Amino acid sequence: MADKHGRSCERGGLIAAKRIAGAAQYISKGGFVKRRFMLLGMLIGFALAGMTPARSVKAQAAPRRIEVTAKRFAFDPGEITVKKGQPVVLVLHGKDAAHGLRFRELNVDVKVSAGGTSEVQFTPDKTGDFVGHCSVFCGSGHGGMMLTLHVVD
Ligand SMILES: [Cu+2]
Repeated sequence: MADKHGRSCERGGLIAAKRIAGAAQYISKGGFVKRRFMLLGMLIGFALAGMTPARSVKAQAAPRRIEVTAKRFAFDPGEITVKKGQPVVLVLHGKDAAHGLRFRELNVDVKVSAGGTSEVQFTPDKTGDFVGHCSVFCGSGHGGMMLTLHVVD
């Protein structure tokens, strides 16, 4: 663990050094001002380098893949629960005909051909229950084809 920490600090230092080099280049015209800016750059660089690791781990949350099959006249599964703020990749398989899936409130619409697969990525930014409907006319039961998406905290 100590070794891992040591390496990440080393990397942080490198990033800081690059930032300082960049700052020095940028203000290479003024001599007196240059030194002050370099000090400032060093402080900012080290502060940022110290903050970066914890943040990048959070931001890299992998999207959750959810497979959904569409066939006349239902989605399988018919209900999905996801977390607010977590990226979702919806993978839609069209079984017997062209279908679609639209969540109007979430600005999501994905269409799929018969036998095809389509993907759409989105991040739900509000909690609640959202009803998605088939967005490609597929026959007599088309209007009743829906999938409920629960978005929880
Ligand atoms: Cu349809």
